[in-house]
Amino acid sequence: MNLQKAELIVSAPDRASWPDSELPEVVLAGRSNVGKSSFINAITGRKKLAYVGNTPGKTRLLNFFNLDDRYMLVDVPGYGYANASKAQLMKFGAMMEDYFALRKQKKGLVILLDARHLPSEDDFAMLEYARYYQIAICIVATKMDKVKPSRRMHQIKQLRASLALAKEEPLIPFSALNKEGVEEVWKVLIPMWES
Ligand SMILES: Nc1nc2c(ncn2[C@@H]2O[C@H](COP(=O)(O)OP(=O)(O)OP(=O)(O)O)[C@@H](O)[C@H]2O)c(=O)[nH]1
Ligand SMILES: [Mg+2]
Repeated sequence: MNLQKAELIVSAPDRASWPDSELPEVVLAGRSNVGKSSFINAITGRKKLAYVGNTPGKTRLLNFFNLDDRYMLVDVPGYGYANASKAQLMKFGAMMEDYFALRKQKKGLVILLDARHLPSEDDFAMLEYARYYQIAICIVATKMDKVKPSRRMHQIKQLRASLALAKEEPLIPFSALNKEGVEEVWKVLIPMWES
C-alpha cells in the first residue's frame, strides 16, 4: 500500500482528547515491547512515524494515526510491562473500557503477539474485549525473523490453538525487520476498515 499521508493526529490520555473524526478505526494492542510501533512504521513505510524504543512501556497514551484521510490506526499502550504500578493498570483498564464501550467507529482489533511466546493473560483479556463487543479480530505474530524456519509451522499452530481462533480469524506471521507480512496485513485491514 502506497500511502500519501500517514500522520499522528493526537496522543490521547482520555476520551475528551479522542479526535473528532468519522474515519473508521482499527486498534493495535499487545504486550509492551512486542513491536507495535515497529509494526506501524513497517506497514506505513515510514521510518519514524511511531516511537520505537528499548524502554518497554513508553507508549502511555492512545495514539491516533490518520492514513490518507481514509483510515485511522489507534496504537494502544503496551500492557504487561514489569514495573507498571497498580494505578497505571487501573488507568489502562479504564481507558480501554471507555474506548471499546464508547467509540462508535471502532472496526477491528489487531493483537500483536511475540511469535516465540504463548499469549499472556492480558492478551486473552484483549481478545475477550473484541469478542464481547463483536469487533473483527486479527492476530499478528511479530518478530518472526527470530523463529527458526523449522519451528515456524509449529509456533503458528500453537498460537492459533492457544487462542482458540476460528478459521476465519487470521493470524499473520510478521517481521518489521524483513517486512514479512506487510502485504498480508493490508489485505486483512482494508476490509476491516471498510466493513
Ligand atoms: N527482530 C525483530 N525485532 C523487532 C521487531 N519488531 C520490533 N522489534 C524490536 O523490539 C523492540 C520494541 O519494539 P517497539 O516497536 O518499540 O515495541 P512496542 O510494542 O511499540 O513497545 P511499547 O510501545 O514500549 O509498548 C525494539 O527494540 C524493536 O527494534 C521484529 O519484527 N523483529
Ligand atoms: Mg510503542
